[in-house]
Parts: sequence; structure tokens; C-alpha cells
Amino acid sequence: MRAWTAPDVPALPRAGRPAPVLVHDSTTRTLVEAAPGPTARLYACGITPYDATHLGHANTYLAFDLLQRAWRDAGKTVLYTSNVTDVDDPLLERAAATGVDWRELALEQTELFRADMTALRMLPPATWTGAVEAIPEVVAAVTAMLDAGAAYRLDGDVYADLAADDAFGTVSGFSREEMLALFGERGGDPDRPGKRHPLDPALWRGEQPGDPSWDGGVLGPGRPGWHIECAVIARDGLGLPFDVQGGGADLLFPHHEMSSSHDRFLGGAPRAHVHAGLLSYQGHKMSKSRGNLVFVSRLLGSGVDPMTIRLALLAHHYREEWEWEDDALRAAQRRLDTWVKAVTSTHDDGEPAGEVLDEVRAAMADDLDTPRALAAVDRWAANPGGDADVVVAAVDALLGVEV
Ligand code: 5CA
Ligand code: ZN
Repeated sequence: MRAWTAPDVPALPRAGRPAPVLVHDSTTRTLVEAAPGPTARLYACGITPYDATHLGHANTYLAFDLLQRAWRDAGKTVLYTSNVTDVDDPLLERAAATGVDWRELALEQTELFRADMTALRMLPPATWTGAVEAIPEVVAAVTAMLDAGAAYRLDGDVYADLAADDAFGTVSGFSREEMLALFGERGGDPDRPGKRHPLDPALWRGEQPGDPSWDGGVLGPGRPGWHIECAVIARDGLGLPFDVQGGGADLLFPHHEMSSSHDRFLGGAPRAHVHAGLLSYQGHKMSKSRGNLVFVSRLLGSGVDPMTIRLALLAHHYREEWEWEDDALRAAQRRLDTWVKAVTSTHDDGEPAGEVLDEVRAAMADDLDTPRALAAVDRWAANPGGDADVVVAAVDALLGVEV
């Protein structure tokens, strides 16, 4: 798929060697230098294109945008791949419920997402692949798993045989009970009769009347399972293993547990798993199924500055679970106004601009600590000194905020 246009990222002055960029790995539950080499490879799970783009999505994509900015500032080449789950049960169900063709729904919502990501100045993936586009590669991967005895057939469907993977369960570290409960809630089918193990995930779903299907070669006609979609798209975009697999906290299990299991078969699991906290609204997690959504496009349409939205999200650490309040935009707008004013009102005895750069840089390299980064800029803006251009560039390059 065609991604969106990249925002400019200014290069920042640097004296000395960059500090390692640390992020929280959900598997070890510690801060790790997830990409120690000169090239950093990131896969952030993309949207299922309906009800896009709500602020929960934006908050999660912001986390991975910031990670790329920190890596780039540390001198790394960043390779970023993402997907669009443009065929899956929830999308087909929404299309059927609203009487819209599922392809049209996916196209329209993907277009909306693209426009929202552009407005929010998110760095685009270098490879952005739809599930439908990846079908030939998924068919080949599932066929190879069957041939190797890592998968089995069940009434026209194909399932991964998790018993073939000794490392299954190590990504989330969840107990079998927790896994079973979450698997059922999040798209799995633990109760399907005939499976070798209730947690085995579908790799290929045989053709169903009324549902779209594609030629699966020896698999028969059907469509891809969800986790193999991301494993194959990540492998083809980044190579395996890659450095960071990312998404919202709801993807840790089953999605990232399962896709990592498939990755192990295909070439190696990601080195770290990074998850953003889920955003709530009106007392519940913002979710398509509940419908308590605040859409980026609605805010933009009502005249909200995209940088205000970005700043409202940046006010919270990416791992925090928090509730969106409508007045968050007012506070963010005030902050943006103060920064804009400070840039043109520096004075001789103000706080030096270079220290703001150091502090923002240090905060971002320390698990993307945006509240600390914003506090550093706020302090400077209250008493701005030195070369304002340095602060403008730091805020642009590291936080993606254009003042
Ligand atoms: N297509 C799959 C991933 S392969 C999917 O989960 N799509 S999604 O549209 O449901 O979500 C896209 C991303 O937004 C995921 O990383 C998901 O974890 C994240 N997300 C969804 N809801 C929220 C929320 N309320 N707060 C934060 N992130 C969220
Ligand atoms: Zn995914």
C-alpha cells in the first residue's frame, strides 16, 4: 500500500556519543536497549480499517513514532514496517451490519487513517502491506508449516500446532488460564471441536459462504488468519528476527504471543515487545465494539490544531493507561501557545536552549518519557534564553511538534 508523506525531521546538534535508547520490554518487564545495532527494525501492528482513527490508535502510533525519532537522533537507520488488517472478522461483520462492501469500507477507512497520520506528523512505514496483498506469502508460509508438521488441517481450515513450539507462552508469561480467557475474548476460538489444543490459532480459514476467499493452492480457497498475517508481513518488510514488535497493550496476548510463535518458525522472534497503555473515554477503554470513540478526523474537522492533539497525548507517558477528558485539548493548546510565544521572546538572562535539548533527549532515551520532556520545554518557555532555533528543532525532531 502507498503510505503517507513523511514529515521533515531536522538533524540536531550533538556533542559526544548518544546515550542508548531504552524502552520497556513486556516480556522481561525491564528497560532494554532494544536496537543495539546501527539499524533499528520496528514492526508496529497496523489498524483494522473501520472506526479509524480514534485517539487510542493515535496514542499507540505516537509511541512508535517517538521511538523512531529517538533512534534516528541516536544516529540509527530506522526500518519501519506496518500492516493493514484489510480482511478479518470484525471488518467483515461491520461491513455486513452497515450494508457497505467490505472493500469499500477498508479503502475509505485506510484513506482516513492516512490523512490523520499525515496531519499528526507521524513517520510513515517504509513498507505498509495489506493482509490481502500478503495472501500469496501467507499461503506459502502456512504450506511450509503444514509440511514441517507445525500445523494441521481441520475441516478446510489450518491451525498452528503450538505443541511444536517449545517457547510458546514466553512472550506474555501469562498462565494457561489467563491465556484461555483472553484468547476467547480477543478473536480466538478455544472451544472449536477437533483442535489439538484450545489455544491453537487459525493460520488459514477455509472458504465460508458469503465471505471473501482467495486461492490457497494446496490449502484450498480461504483467507489468512490474523497472527500469521503480521508474522509474514514483518518478515518480508524487515527480515527475522527484528528488534521491536509494537502495539497497544491489548495485543500482547494473543496477537504478539502467536505472531512471535509463527516468527520462530519463519526465522526468529522479535527481540523486544513494546506496548502502549490503552486510552479510555467515559469510563471504559476506547474501543470499536463499545463505540466510545473520539475520532482524530472529527477533532481536525472542528478546527483543532493537530499539534494540539499531539501535545495532549504527549502529556501522558506512553505506557500509562489514562482517560481522555475533553479539556485535555484546552490545556494542550495553552502549552502550544506558550511555546510559540517563547520562541520569539528569548532574553539574555533566560534559560539556555542547549540544556533543553539535552534534557528532552535524555527523557526520550529513557523509555520515551514525554511528561519529563514537556516539563523541560515548559521550564524553558517560562524563561526562554539562548538560541530558540535549537529548542524549535528539538521539539520538532524528538517530539514531532511543529511550533
Ligand atoms: N489490525 C490489528 C493489529 S494487526 C489491530 O489491532 N487493529 S486495531 O485497529 O484494532 O488497533 C490498531 C492499534 O491501536 C493496535 O496497536 C491496538 O492495540 C491499538 N489500540 C486500539 N484501541 C486502543 C486504545 N483504546 N488505546 C490505545 N491503543 C489502542
Ligand atoms: Zn498485528
